[in-house]
Amino acid sequence: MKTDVAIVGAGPAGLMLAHLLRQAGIDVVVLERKSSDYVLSRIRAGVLEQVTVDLLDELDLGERMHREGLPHEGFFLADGERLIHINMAELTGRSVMVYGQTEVTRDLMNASAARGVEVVYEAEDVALHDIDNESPYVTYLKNGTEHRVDARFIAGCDGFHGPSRQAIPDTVGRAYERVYPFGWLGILADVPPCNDELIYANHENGFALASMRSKTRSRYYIQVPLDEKLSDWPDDRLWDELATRLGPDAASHITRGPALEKSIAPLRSYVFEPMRYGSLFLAGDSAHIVPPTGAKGLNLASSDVAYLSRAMIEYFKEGRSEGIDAYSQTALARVWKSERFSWTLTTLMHRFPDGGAFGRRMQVAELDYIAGSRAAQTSIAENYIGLPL
Ligand code: RFL
Ligand code: PHB
Repeated sequence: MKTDVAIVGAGPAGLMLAHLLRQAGIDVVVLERKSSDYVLSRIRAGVLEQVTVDLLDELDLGERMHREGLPHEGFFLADGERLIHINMAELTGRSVMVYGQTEVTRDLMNASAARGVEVVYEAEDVALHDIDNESPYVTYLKNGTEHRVDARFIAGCDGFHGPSRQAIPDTVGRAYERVYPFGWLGILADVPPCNDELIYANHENGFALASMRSKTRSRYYIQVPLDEKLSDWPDDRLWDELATRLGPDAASHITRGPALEKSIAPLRSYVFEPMRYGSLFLAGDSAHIVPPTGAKGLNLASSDVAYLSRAMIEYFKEGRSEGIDAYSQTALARVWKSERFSWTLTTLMHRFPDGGAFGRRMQVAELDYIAGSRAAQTSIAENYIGLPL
């Protein structure tokens, strides 16, 4: 089979890129290792920046998001004693959209067939070949038969563990990484949220987050040690701990309910440079990971594919390669700023095993400063709503 762009991975990065290229008349084939049901069963991001909202609108796929999503004009930082309101609308004139990554993926998936976006699910053993020249190809197994897709470009949208980044020779790239000594234990439940806006709490026992997917579906997280097991956290223990960490005011509004999903995710900061090697372009989690504290992962995937789709459209439609040549540098400039913000917020809001009493006092002092400084709140707000493309 021959196509213009072979895309590895049908998460949000791969599907958004596929739709953007198809909309411009460029042929794509998307290869995904898992089934569509499996992809939709992964519960991940919940907060969309304007860049993601704009992309869905540009694709004319934003109708359900605008109908069912919840625009949020602010959020809270809790320091154990009080709630500090970050009023994004007042400080920046902008807001974010609470709409699950699962729903974004579902909207893209449902529109694929009608728009000529071919997605091969359950494609096994995907391998990239000849990426250092202009005729790369991808091979995969489907139902035991080997297939080959020849393309002009390959887009590696296969997440942190996928084969694309690993196809780049060690001598060419460099990885920057910080692994945090804790993870987030998340619970999804069909109960009303405890608050209209998100609450990020730094409590003596550790971080907690109160989030939501809708007015009837809540998403909560707590910081746990890396060796913690899900079996250590029956629902009742988790609800008790959330009530403690989020503080008495939020606790009095928590509605408990059975977990629809419960999982532990490790926290990591990671950037791989460059995001291009020959005919291979990385986008989304395949090139970088942020800890979820700043709600940036999905939105970085969006900015990557916004840059990459423009550059590839210029290449195929106008024969210009300045955009693809600048892609890695352009995307990385935004990536590093989001890495910085996610790392800062993670450092401010979590308990670190080696932080000690001094570390705790530094966090309390910084939260106290933020509470009293419009400049500090504006800086947090403008990063949270998303830096311009
Ligand atoms: P994905 O979503 O991981 O998709 C990659 C796809 O590639 C497939 N794949 C392969 N396909 C073919 N062959 C192979 N060998 C393959 N190996 C892998 C995978 O099956 C998958 O379908 O990466 P993508 O598209 O780059 O999207 C990135 C986002 O998913 C991620 O950054 C966010 O979910 C991060 N994130 C959040 N981001 C936000 O912007 N706001 C949030 O509020 C937010 N909350 C979160 C998060 C991530 C979390 N976890 C679990 C990591 C909360 C959590 C708990
Ligand atoms: C979520 O709702 O899953 C969520 C929200 C905000 C974050 C991270 C995750 O910072």
